[in-house]
Amino acid sequence: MEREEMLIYLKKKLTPKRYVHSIGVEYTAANMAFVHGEDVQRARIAGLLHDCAKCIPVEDKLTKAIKFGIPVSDSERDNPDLLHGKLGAYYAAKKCGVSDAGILSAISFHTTGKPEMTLLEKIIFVADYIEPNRRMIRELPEIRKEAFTDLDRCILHILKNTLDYLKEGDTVIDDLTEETYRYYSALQKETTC
Ligand code: DGI
Ligand code: FE
Ligand code: FE
Repeated sequence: MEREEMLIYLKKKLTPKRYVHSIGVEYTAANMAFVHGEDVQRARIAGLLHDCAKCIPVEDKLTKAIKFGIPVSDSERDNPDLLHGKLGAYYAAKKCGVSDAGILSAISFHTTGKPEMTLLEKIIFVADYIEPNRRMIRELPEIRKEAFTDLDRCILHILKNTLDYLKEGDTVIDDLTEETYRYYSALQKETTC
């Protein structure tokens, strides 16, 4: 699918706010790809499509994931919104003709991240958090700078903020989010001593 067709697809599937966010992630990911040496076109496609399943009603997220044979963890069963990455990868492949496994993986893991992310996975994880239409989040200016200067530190910073925020509420925290935090935390310690 060409970009224009993807835009038509997203316009149908997303709220106006989510559509604007998706284009923000596309351009932010493209800029990060320039700086970090990733393929700009791959970054744009992954950024544009990363939330394509976000606006599916929450009850349908679980039934669709089961129907499509997507493995569902306990935390995803408790909070099916967490499935929008995996469902998004499914729709990107099925509806938008994306066959690049690296792009699909970046879409799948954009919410939780994962240990040992590829460069493209890192870019989408970060671009989602820092894109210009995001409302102001704590330490966002510093995080935005790190996105272009120290990607692993930036990832750790985002995970720390996200976990702090989630722990204030009573929502389920996905094991993968915690695992990713531990991985990038250990990595940071390794490089500073
Ligand atoms: O889809 P977006 O809003 O653009 O961004 P996202 O896919 O990163 O989802 C953001 C939300 O997901 C944000 O409120 C933090 C939350 N989140 C990230 N990791 C976890 C999580 N929520 C729960 N419940 N558990 C997690 O592990
Ligand atoms: Fe998302
Ligand atoms: Fe997003």
